[in-house]
Amino acid sequence: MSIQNSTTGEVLRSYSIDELKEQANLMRGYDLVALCAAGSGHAGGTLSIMDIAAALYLRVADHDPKNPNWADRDRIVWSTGHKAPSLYLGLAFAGFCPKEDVALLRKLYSSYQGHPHWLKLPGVEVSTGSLGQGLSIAVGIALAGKLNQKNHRVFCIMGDGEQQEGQIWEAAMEAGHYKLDNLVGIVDRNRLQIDGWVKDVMNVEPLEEKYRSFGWEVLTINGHDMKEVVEALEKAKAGCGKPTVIIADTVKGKGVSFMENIAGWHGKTPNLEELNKSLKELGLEGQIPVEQLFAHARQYQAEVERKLDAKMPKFHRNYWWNSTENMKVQMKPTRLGFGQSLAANGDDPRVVCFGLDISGSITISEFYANKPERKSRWISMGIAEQSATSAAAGLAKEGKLPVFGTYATFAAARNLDQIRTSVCYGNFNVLIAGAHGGVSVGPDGATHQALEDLFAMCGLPNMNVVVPCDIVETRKATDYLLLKHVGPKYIRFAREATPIVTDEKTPFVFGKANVIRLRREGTNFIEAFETKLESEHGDEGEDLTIIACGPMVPEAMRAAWILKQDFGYETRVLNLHTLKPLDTGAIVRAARDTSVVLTAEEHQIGAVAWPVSSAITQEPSLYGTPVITGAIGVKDRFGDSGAPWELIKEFEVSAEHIAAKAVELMGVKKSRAGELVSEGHLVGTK
Ligand SMILES: Cc1ncc(C[n+]2csc(CCOP(=O)(O)OP(=O)(O)O)c2C)c(N)n1
Repeated sequence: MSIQNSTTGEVLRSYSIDELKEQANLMRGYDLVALCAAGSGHAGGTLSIMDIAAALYLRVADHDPKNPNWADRDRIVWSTGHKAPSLYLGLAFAGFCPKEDVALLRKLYSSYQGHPHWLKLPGVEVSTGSLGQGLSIAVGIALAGKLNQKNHRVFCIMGDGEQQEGQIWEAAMEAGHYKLDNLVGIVDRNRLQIDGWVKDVMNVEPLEEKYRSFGWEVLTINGHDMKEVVEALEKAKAGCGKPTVIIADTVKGKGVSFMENIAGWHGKTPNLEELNKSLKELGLEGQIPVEQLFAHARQYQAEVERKLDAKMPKFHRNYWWNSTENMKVQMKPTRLGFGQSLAANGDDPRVVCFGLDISGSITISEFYANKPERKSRWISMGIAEQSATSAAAGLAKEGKLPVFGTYATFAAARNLDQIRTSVCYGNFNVLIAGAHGGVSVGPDGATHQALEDLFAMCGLPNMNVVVPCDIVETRKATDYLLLKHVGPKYIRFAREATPIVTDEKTPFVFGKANVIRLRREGTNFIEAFETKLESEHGDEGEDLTIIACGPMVPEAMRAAWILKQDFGYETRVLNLHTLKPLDTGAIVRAARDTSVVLTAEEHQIGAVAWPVSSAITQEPSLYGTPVITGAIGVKDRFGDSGAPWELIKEFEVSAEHIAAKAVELMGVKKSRAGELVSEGHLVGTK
């Protein structure tokens, strides 16, 4: 049946096995062009699943491109959301959307998000990206199909590394228990994941026996033999009184010799030279309008940049990072500081690091890099954040110093109950690293952007939370938390290169804020500022305070520079690197001294803003004292794909936005002072 007119039942296009092979090859070519245009994404897994994507979208699944919400359509759930380009190409080749639009992959505002979002593109069934959830959603859709007495099928595409998530097996159990014969699981068994071979990272085999024991029908196929693929899908679709899983043996990077079976190509994209080489190997030279696709992407990007520029508050000159002759800044990813600390401190025999299949990128692998003697204390746990969290509590109970980390959203949200009960309630000495916090992961999109993690971590009794502002402070904070602090602790850092604004001499005292003051414009940004412990700072009669943590500290400093140059305002910047325990004294003194307090956070507004407000409003010595407050942060919305610095603008958390808000608050302060003077009150407000 496949692609059809849902009103008349007319089959719009049917593909032979040979035609499907041709289409799959073409889809591989478009995939590589889109990835090259995006500059980030996942080449390996999109290539391994492409034959199955072509067979499903072009031949096996019943659907209507003109009526994507047709009630009787087959549903296809991509649990493995990072393979989104294959999903988009399946839709495009079936006629749901223009093929050339897939070149808009991972760009800001695009329907072609880094991970699929069903509210952005008709034909996408569900939003995914956090591995291990799709099969449960598919179970829900299959149950609804049964309740509605519908005959459609639900296909769910998963990875083999993804099988390490415990939730997969909860869903497998449910599907077996309810004999969901309208459900078809597909495992792209390419044997690789990010950290290496699945069998080494965390063996999931024998998969066939596991699914069989959960009550599933199991078909094992060669996932690149189109005839076998189509036959298996059609057989599974026919149903047999129980759910069916197709375990497809595939090759990661299939079709491109230098990508095949190489773990490094998991999250990598080809450059132009590699693209041309790949297209040649696929026999696609001249068959894809590469230049046209690039031009389409460039044009779209230019429009994005125009929109972003229109959003930016304007000042007398351009203060953007490194755009002027002076005030130059060096940038490095804060995550590197985490790895440096683990490398330096890892000889302590109590330190045990867990791998959660993202070890190189978050730099936790530095713990064992070139240090074979530490290998026994490096424990790979696979993609299993929940179990790893509780296992870390177990290690801590026995006197070890366990450390684990992954994307902040998977390190602090997916496993929240485990952190709450296993770690915090037991008050165990576990160091959790929330890597790639905030908008840093950029083009990966909303599912990977941790914008809520600090709410959860700060809300847990016994938890301690540090958000360092640059690579140097990240190293110092990790040094302290790892070896000196005892108890549950969460450190959050960024992926992107961010300005270095501290050095070896800058104080870092856990639980104590630093004050940063602009002293002069200089050649180097860092030298233009003086940083001290807040407890050593005397009131300098500053006009306002900006309180920030993490990469918002450099933005707050840049805002202080704008405010001084354009408006003559003196700003006290508070680096509140420790969010828990909170330095209430520093906040209260700032409120009393300046009477204007603006918070800045790369997070949903409230992780910094609400504790700061609470510290001010609950301070008896400030009762009746007017304090003007404002908050910069993400405004109750999910993220979007885009370059990290574009997102800083889009979410309105740049120094320019901070400065504009500060000017607004200063306007209130001045008009209030004017009113009080005209009413005959004596006020000291400037
Ligand atoms: C819950 C969760 N943890 C971690 C990640 C980061 N991540 C993205 S892809 C991936 C590896 C997936 O391996 P596999 O399922 O084998 O996919 P494939 O190798 O086919 O791309 C990981 C760990 C994620 N997206 N979701």
